[in-house]
Amino acid sequence: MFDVQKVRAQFPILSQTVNGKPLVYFDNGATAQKPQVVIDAISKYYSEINANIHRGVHTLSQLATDAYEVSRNTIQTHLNAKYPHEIIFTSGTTQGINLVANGFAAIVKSGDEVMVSALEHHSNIVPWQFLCEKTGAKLVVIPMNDKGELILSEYERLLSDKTKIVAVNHISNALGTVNPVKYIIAKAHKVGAAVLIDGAQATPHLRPDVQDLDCDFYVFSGHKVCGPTGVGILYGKESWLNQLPPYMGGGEMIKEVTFEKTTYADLPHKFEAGTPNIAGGIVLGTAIDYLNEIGFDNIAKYEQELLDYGTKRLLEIEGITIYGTGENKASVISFNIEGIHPYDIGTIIDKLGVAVRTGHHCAQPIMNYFNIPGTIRASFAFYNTKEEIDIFVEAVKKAQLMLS
Ligand code: C6P
Repeated sequence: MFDVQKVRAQFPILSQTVNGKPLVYFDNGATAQKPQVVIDAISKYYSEINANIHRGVHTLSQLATDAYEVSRNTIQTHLNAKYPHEIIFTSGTTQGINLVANGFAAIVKSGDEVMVSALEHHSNIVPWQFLCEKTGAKLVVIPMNDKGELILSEYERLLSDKTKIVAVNHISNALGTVNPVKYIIAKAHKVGAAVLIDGAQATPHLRPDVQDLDCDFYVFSGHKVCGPTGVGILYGKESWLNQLPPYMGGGEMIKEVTFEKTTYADLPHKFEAGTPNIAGGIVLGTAIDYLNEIGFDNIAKYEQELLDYGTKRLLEIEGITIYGTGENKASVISFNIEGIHPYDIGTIIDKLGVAVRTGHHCAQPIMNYFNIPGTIRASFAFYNTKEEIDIFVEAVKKAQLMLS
């Protein structure tokens, strides 16, 4: 049975006060809080086995290497990837996307098309713009409707044999829309295009099965799944990872170096140049184990309750507009209150202990679509409660009163 109070007790930060008020942390879309097991695992790594990996014959180095590779296996199992070497440690979602976009410069030619969607985070726009600038390819955008859903008929119309890669998020960070990625992938494959899924906002809420989705690449960040910052994952199908050139050169990623020519290491090391975030990589495995113990079915069910309750309570507020009203949504509510700048609401409710994100959420094209400077975004995690939603709604009402 899912017991939210028991879960909350595992997160030391949640019992803090901020500005003299109990913390209500609704900025989980930006980064998730960390359970004690994760905090302890970081400390244990540095206290007991800190050493560089894949290099030393000494015992600590072997212990650290083993722990790092165990974590890779944990993530392979979690994503249902076919092989452990399809799991590449990165510094986060942003690096994962840049790695793939950079590699596609060897594949994409002038006149080809690279497709993203209207719902993307800047991390899944700018690296593809770099690619287009480098190669002369054209960036094509799948449009969305007023509910913040992708218009699939337009997507299918835009696909052609010129499309070389489609890069879309699984869940929108700014609106919470859950995209039909399996469908998107199948359609792209019909025209021979590869697909990268940005799973930064999906992985905290669901367990992706990369073989079932049949995506070519799937990326996410450790810090959003209760793990450490500075670590993330790029899953890539073996055939694609073999085809793409390395992203960074350096130690670890080579087979043999001479001044005339360098040959590259096998996967996954070809993409893991330099000393990685070892503690981060190991502890990401701990975080994934922790979430699986809670259970993604429990997480999904409970977060849906929070989303429904939060939406209902916020709609009590006069002058509110909620952005992102699609059928299939994660526990994210983006909104504005008529006549008030989102930043002002965010600042006042912070004084009342409530942490939300305000602004464009690194998704300016979405803000441009709605013709707004930004929104107030409350993003719930499985450790949040309905009582916290009540505190948050009352805080927003108070701010509205003060500002109007
Ligand atoms: N979104 C948010 O508050 P990094 O920074 O590499 O861990 O993740 C980038 C990223 C990529 N794609 C999506 C869909 C994202 O939501 C994010 C990060 C945070 O919404 C911080 S901007």
